[in-house]
Amino acid sequence: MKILFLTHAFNSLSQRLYLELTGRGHEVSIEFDISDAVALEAVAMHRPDLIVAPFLKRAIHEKIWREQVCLIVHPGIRGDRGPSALDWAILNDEQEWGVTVLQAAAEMDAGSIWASANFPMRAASKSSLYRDEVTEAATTAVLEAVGKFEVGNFMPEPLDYAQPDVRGQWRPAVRQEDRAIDWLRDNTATVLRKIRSADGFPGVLDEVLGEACYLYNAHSETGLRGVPGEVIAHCNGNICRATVDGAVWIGHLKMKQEREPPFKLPAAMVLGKKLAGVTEAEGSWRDIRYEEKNGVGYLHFEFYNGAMSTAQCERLLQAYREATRRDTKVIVLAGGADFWSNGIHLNLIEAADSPADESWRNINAMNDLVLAILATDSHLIIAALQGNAGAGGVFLALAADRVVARKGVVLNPHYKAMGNLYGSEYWTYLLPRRVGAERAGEITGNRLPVGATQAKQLGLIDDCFGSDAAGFRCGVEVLAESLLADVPTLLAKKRAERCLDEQKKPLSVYRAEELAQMKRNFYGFDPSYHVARYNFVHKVPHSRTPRHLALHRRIGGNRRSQI
Ligand code: THG
Repeated sequence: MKILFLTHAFNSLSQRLYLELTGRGHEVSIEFDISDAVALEAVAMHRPDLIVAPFLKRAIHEKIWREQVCLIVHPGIRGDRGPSALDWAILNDEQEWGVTVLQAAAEMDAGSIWASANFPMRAASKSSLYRDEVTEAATTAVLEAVGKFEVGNFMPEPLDYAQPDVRGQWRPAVRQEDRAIDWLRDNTATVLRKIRSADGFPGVLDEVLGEACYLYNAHSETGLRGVPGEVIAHCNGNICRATVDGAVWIGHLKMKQEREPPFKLPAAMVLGKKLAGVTEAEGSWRDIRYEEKNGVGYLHFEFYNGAMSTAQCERLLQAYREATRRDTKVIVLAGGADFWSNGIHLNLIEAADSPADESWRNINAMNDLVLAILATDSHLIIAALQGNAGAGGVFLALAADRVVARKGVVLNPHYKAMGNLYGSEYWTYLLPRRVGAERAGEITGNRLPVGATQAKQLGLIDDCFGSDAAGFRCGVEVLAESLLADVPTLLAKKRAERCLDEQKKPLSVYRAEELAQMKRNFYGFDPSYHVARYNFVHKVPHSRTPRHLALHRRIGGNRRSQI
């Protein structure tokens, strides 16, 4: 079928649905919801059999939904309506939530229901739930709805609150008052729910050390205590605030004032000198965490949005070196629960006095990390991708000896979308080594997401398994422990291959060649990378849909090379 995605952006959920549908042979073209005129034009050009809205904030024009079926992916249970579905589910401490696929009609979210899928709620942020449970449920429900549409005679169920399985209701947009924190009354669980309900966007408006700012990225702290509301510690950019019954770490802040910088940054950096009197102390929550089980080392790195700053790369490298000095034979690089890695930290680069210099430092810190993994001959290294990876983050994974991913993971193994960035992280060695030169060119050139299943077929990764987080972690443990017996043989093979590759072309040459290109991106006459980074960090709305996504707008037809 010809399907048109009408969407606010090509976000992680849209990418996943795109992969699932194209993987089933559908021809999916994408248009960003820029204006009614643009949407109407896209429908006229693509002439789709079906329109799907994976992530839409505005009403679909009547002319569109009157003439064709438009399926809206709503992140709420049957009967739930409104723009803040997941926010309310977290604030109200719902025990079960879901995704409903409904048909667009005049009244927002009140159209007939095509499919729905529910899941048990987890104590996590809105973005984390969205990337995991919501994405899985949406995939199930959309595939079911598209299947029903294809068969042809399905009658969707009109919204009827008298039905016992229609348990939702209309809820307005959440206001800041609805999630304002009362530090003298709210316990840790309540503070966490409020911040998590707003994570990603818009954040909880609060005051920290006299500064009005939005809070993001909260974790509970079990060891430190203090006067409720006060900042009692800071560590690695995070700040710790006491609650009435414990404390919470807050990782990121965004200033409310229009003055600089109006985007999310590590909390300690935003507060700067104001933190002078606050003690530096480690607590029970850490972004980098190491554990051992049955002779296997597990290194976790939970970096917000998967962005890795220069300092984080350096701390991770240090933690990695310590792990390689342990009496283990296999190390699992586990990344974070939501993201494996997305490479360099664009927000911090944007905030730096010299973004070019900070880009340079950050990419070199990433490269040092990749090099350390590639050079390890004491341990077998497994990259275990629980969450998505993009750009340099993908190639960081490819430095490992085995690369495995959860089935639902989406990879973006390319840099070009960021202002035609050339990229480094030894990708010119790592990518052709896995998929060959021709495919490497296709993958980096066409700038499309690659699903875990497709990545395995391409040889980009070794395996994918686990339909949920727990299943994947279990599979990783089994894999890691099963390799223990073969480590001497595998390491001998690894040393021999590395030695041969080094003779053919030293890693230092790959690095120098990549960095020569990157120098042009950072310091050259073409400012494309700096412009693209500015637009990304400042969330400048899209003004057009990139041509590699809007197939219906491509001159010379609708086809793309199928990798
Ligand atoms: N029918 C049509 N178009 C749609 C939907 C539909 N477009 C997508 C939409 N469903 C997704 N759901 C909603 C529901 C309510 C609101 C927005 C999207 C909403 N918006 C407020 C407004 O537009 O004034 C603003 C809310 C805010 O502050 O964010 O209420 O079923 N045809």
